[in-house]
Amino acid sequence: MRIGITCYPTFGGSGVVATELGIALAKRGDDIHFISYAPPSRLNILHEHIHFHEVTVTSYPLFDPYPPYTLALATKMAEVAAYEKLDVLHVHYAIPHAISAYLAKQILRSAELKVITTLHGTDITLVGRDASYLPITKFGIEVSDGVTAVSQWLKQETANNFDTDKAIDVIPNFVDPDRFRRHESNAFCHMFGSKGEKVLTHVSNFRPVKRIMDVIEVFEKVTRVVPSRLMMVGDGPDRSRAEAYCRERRLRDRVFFLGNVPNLEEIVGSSDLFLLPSEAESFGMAALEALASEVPVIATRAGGLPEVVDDGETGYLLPVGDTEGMAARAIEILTDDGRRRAMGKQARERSVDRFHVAKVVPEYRALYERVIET
Ligand code: GMT
Repeated sequence: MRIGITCYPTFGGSGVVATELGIALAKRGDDIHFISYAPPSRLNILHEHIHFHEVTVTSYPLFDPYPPYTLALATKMAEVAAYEKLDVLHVHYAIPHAISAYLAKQILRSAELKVITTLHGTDITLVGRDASYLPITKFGIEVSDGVTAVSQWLKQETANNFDTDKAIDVIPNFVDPDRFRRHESNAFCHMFGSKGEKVLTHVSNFRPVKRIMDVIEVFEKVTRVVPSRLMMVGDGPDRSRAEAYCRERRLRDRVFFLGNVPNLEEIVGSSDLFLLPSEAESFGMAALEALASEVPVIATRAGGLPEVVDDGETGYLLPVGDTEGMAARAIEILTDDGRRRAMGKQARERSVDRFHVAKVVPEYRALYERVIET
């Protein structure tokens, strides 16, 4: 099959899912054409079935300050679809990708080219609900030939927020258990403190929805009781504020801001506990990667997280903002190594059983086939 994939190429979860999906499909023999303004950040392999097509947005004084990326993307999609004879254009994150794909289809006047839109989270819960984007997001969803959501919760939110009865397949995020597994030591060992210190980790794009100040607050409460360090992985708008706070509170030798690291699996896999206190989370890819690495997760009972973390069994789910409760649960886990390990083992077993890449990717492939046949 010849598949075009469009996503945001930065470190966001939707780009990660799109890239891993493309790589997995290419390994199965499909021809994959990534179409975006930059190569996806997780696209770190050379493969005969993987191609990248860059969207360039020509500048012109009249376009200042808003060059029309959506149109340049549509044009590139149409060009690649025509010349590479694409069967499917699979876009990740509805805005504006679903609209560009629809336009590409119109440019080609092709009923054969099928458009699949995968909804990831804030395209539905935040941006898509904004009055300036709601009608066009709803339109993009409704004109897609197939729509998927990464959790049952997101499917329901889409139906409610957009008042649509469009059929939506739930295909969850997935994980490669050979990559995300327990790592006993890694290149960052010297930052992980002396023997006996526990390591807590948070991974995100440091946006307000991730509530990273809650991560620091929980850690402050934990480290008073349990000798520990905190690894903050990722980057984004709230990082400076959190770093400044840690400097003020003299936490600099306990809290490490690592940025976007290439060896994410080593950091996550050598942690003792993972924190994800998000305001909203349609799935929680970072939580899944931690669970697969045998690391219990403390998260919020928000959005799709209860579909990923089993409360009391593979971690704990607490109300948004309940840093007191999160710290108490963290201390409970970190002061009982037997329980922590048992939770970690259970976390890996369950997450791999439900979300193994080899189980989930064929669900996308089956959807492509179904849509092509209609
Ligand atoms: O919605 C976002 O914040 C962006 C999006 C992304 O591109 O990073 O994240 C969403 O997609 C991920 C992959 O499907 C999910 O695991 C995240 O839960 C989801 N984020 C939110 O819902 C906040």
